[in-house]
Amino acid sequence: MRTQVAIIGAGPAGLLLSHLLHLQGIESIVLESRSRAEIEATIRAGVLEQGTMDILTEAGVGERMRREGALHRGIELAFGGGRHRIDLNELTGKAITVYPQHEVIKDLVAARLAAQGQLLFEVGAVTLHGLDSERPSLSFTHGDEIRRIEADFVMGCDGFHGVARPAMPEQARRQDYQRNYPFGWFGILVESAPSSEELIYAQHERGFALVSTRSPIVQRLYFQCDPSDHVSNWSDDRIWSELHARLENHDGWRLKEGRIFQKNIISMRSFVSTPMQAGRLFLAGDAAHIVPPTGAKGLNLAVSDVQLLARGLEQFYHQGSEQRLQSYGADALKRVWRAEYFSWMMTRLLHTSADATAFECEMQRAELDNIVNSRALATALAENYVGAF
Ligand code: RFL
Ligand code: PHB
Repeated sequence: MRTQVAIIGAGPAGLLLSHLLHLQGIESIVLESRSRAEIEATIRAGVLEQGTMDILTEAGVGERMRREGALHRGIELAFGGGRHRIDLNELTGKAITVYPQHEVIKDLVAARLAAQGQLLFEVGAVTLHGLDSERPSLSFTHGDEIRRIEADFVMGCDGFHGVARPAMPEQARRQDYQRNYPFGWFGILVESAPSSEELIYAQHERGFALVSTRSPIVQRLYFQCDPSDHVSNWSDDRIWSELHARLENHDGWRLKEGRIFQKNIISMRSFVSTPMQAGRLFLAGDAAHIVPPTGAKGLNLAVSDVQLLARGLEQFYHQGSEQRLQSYGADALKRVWRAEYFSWMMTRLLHTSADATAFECEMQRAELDNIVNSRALATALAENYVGAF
């Protein structure tokens, strides 16, 4: 097989890149190790920045998102028994949309298939070859066959555990920056009406909690836990009493309970791998960087990476210039490091560390107090959250 751009991974990064290239008349093939049913059912992110919504809308895949997604003009910070609204819209002129990542995936898969895009599911043993040449290639298994794709470029959009980053040629002198956090998030999906019109990020001595939503009848809740804990240790009753304890407040607001139909634990890390390109290999999304979910940035970063890549490839194929492709890594990393900072800052601000001293706990509370009482600090948080710059 031969194509212009070979893409590994049908997550948001790989699928959107393939779609953006198609709109520019550039051919691609996407290789995905999981099945279509699996990628369309994996529960992950929920928050889309306005810039992400704009890109999806301009690319013609935002129609269902605009119809079914919920526009949120603010978020709440809860601590010390009170709730404090950060008015994102008033402070930045922007808002966010809560629309589940797997729905974005469904919309993108449908768009690729409708355009006869080549999307191969359940491939195995993807191996990269000739990355230093102008004819890189990929070999892989598909069913009983061993196949090979020759391309002009290989795009590693295969997430944190993919094969593209480790295949980065040695002379690129890859450097990884990493921080693992001593906490995880216990996530549940619940059948109930929303408890709150806006997301609630709660800091509590028992640990962080987050009230999010998926739809008018399904809610997404998280609470900080030990990353090595097991879902089986948490009965529904224990989950509800923990959430009530962390979200309790003085104004009588109460979390709505409902049937819990999914439980999972995720670990949290900050990670950046540089460079994001070497020869004809480019990395985008979680393949190159991970943020803890507290800042709701991961999916949005994946989208902004592939927008830069699509522009670079468009310039390469239509104007014969490699300028944008060559500055891709440096351009993407500027935004990546800012999002890393914000996600790290939000994580530190809202989580409870077992080894924090009494003094450090007071500093954390004072920092929250400063944010909700200072328009300047609240604006800085809001700008980062909506992705205003
Ligand atoms: P993905 O989504 O991991 O997709 C990579 C795809 O590559 C496939 N793959 C391979 N295919 C072929 N050969 C191989 N060798 C392969 N290895 C892997 C995988 O099967 C997969 O389909 O990466 P991508 O596209 O870069 O997208 C990144 C986002 O998925 C991620 O950043 C977000 O989900 C992070 N995130 C959030 N981001 C937000 O912007 N807002 C949020 O509110 C938000 N909440 C979250 C999150 C992530 C979470 N988890 C589970 C880590 C909440 C959670 C709980
Ligand atoms: C989600 O709804 O899954 C979600 C929302 C906000 C976050 C992280 C995850 O910061």
